Amino acid sequence: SETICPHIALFPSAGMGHLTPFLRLASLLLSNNCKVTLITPTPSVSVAESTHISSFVSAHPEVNHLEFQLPSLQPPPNSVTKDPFHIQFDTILRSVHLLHPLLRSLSPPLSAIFSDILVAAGVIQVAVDLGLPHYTLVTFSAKYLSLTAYISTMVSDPTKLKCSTEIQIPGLGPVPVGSIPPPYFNPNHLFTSVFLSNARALPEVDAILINSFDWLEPETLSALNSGNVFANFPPVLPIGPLVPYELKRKEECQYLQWLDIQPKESVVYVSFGSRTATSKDQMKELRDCLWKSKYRFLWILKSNNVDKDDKEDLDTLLGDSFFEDTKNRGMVVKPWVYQQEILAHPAVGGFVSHCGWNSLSEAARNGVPVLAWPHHADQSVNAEVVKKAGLGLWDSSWGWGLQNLVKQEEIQKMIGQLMEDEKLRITAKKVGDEAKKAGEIAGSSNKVLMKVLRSLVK
Ligand code: BUP
Repeated sequence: SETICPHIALFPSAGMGHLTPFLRLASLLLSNNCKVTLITPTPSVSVAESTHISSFVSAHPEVNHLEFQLPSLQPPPNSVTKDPFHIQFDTILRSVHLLHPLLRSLSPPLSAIFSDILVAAGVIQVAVDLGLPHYTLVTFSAKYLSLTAYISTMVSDPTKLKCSTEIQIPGLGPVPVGSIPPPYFNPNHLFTSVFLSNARALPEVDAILINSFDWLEPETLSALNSGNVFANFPPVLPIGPLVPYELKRKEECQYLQWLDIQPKESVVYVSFGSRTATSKDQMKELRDCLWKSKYRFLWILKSNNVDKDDKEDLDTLLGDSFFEDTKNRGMVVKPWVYQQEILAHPAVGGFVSHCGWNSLSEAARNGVPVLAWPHHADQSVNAEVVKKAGLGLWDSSWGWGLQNLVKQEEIQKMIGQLMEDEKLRITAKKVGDEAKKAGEIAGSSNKVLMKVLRSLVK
C-alpha cells in the first residue's frame, strides 16, 4: 500500500455499537501506515467494551492508547431515561471539552481528530483550539443520518412530528412516523438531546465519514452531497462497511464447532445486539417458535441490557425440556460470541437481527439474508435500508421490539420466508459482493478513505 503517515486521534462514544467501528477504523488506519492515538472514555458501561479495548491494544502495541477519565456527572434533572448507555452518551458529550490537555502534547503532533458523531458538538471547539481538521464518524446508516439532521433542523416543537403519518425530507424519500425513534418526540430525553445537538453541529465539522457504502445507499448519499437537502452540510464520505479486524481466539468455541457440522445455510442465527435485553414474554414466544420450527438455530440471548448484570442462567430462563428437545438442532448462548465468525460461517442461512448498524454491515459483507426486527433508535430506518437493498425482509407491522410483543406464529412465518426465499438469497449475495468490492483497493470506500488520508499529509 501507499506510504501515508498522518497521526490521527480516534474518539468513540459509548457502547459496542460505537466502539466496534472505531476499532475497525483504527486497524485500517494502521495498515495504511498511519499513527493512531485511541482515546477511550472510562469507566465504560459494559465489560465488553473494556475487554475489547484491552485486547485490541495488546494486539496492536503500536497504538497510542489514552484513557479519558470521565467525571461523575448527574444526568440533567428533567431527563426521563434510565438507560445507562444514554446517560453515558450525555456524560461523554458534556465532558469532551476536557480533552485538550490529553491532545495538546502528543508527539508527533496530531494531523486530525476523527470523533464519534455523538461527540461532534463538543469536539468542534477542541479541534478549533488545536487547529486540527475534525472528521466525525457516523456509526449508523446515511438514511438515519438524514432523518436525524432533518429533525434537528425542524423540531423545537416535537408535537409537530406527531401530527403527520410520515415526514418528507426534501430531496429524500418519506420516513413513516413509526420509524422515528420514540424518544425523538420528547425533547427532554437524553437520547434526543444528544443526537439532535450533535446533528445541529454538523455544519461545523470538516467532513462526515460514514460506515456505509455507495452501492448500498446511493440515493441518500448523493442527495446529502448535492447540497440541496441541508444548507452548509459537510461532505458525507462513505468508507464502509468497515472490515472486522482479526481477533485472536483464546478458547475453542462450542458453537463454532457445532456450526462446523451443520449443513450449508441451514442455521437461523438470532441476536439482538449488545445492549438490548429480550423481555420474558418475548423470550417465551421466540423459544416456542424455535422449539416447533424445523430449522436449526443459534440464539444469542440477553436478559439484561448491561452485560455485567446479565446473570440469569439459560435453563431457568427457557426451561429444561426446551433444551432436551432441541439439543441436536439448536444452541442458545449468552454473549459474548464471535458474531463476525458466525455470520461468515457457511452453515448460517439467515439472521434474525435487531438491525444494529454493525450487525447489518457484517450481514452485508457476508451476504447473509436478514429478518429485520428493530428494537429501538436507528434500527427501523436501518431495516428499511436492508429491505430496499435486497438484503432482507421486514414486516413493519411488528413495530418496535421494545414495545410490542410478536407472537410465535408470526415469527415462524417470517423465519420460513427468510430461510426458503431463493430470490432473497441471491440478492443478499449480490449485496455481499458489492460490500466486499467497496473495500478493495480500487473500491469506492477505499478510494474515499485514501483521499482523506492523503489530504492530511502536510
Ligand atoms: Br451481543 C454480541 N458478539 O455476542 P450493533 C455482539 N457482537 O461480536 P448494538 C459480537 O457487537 P447499537 C456478541 O458483531 C457487532 O459488531 C456485533 O453492534 C458484536 O448493535 C457489535 O450491531 C454490536 O451496532 O449497538 O450493540 O445493539 O445500539 O449502537 O445499535
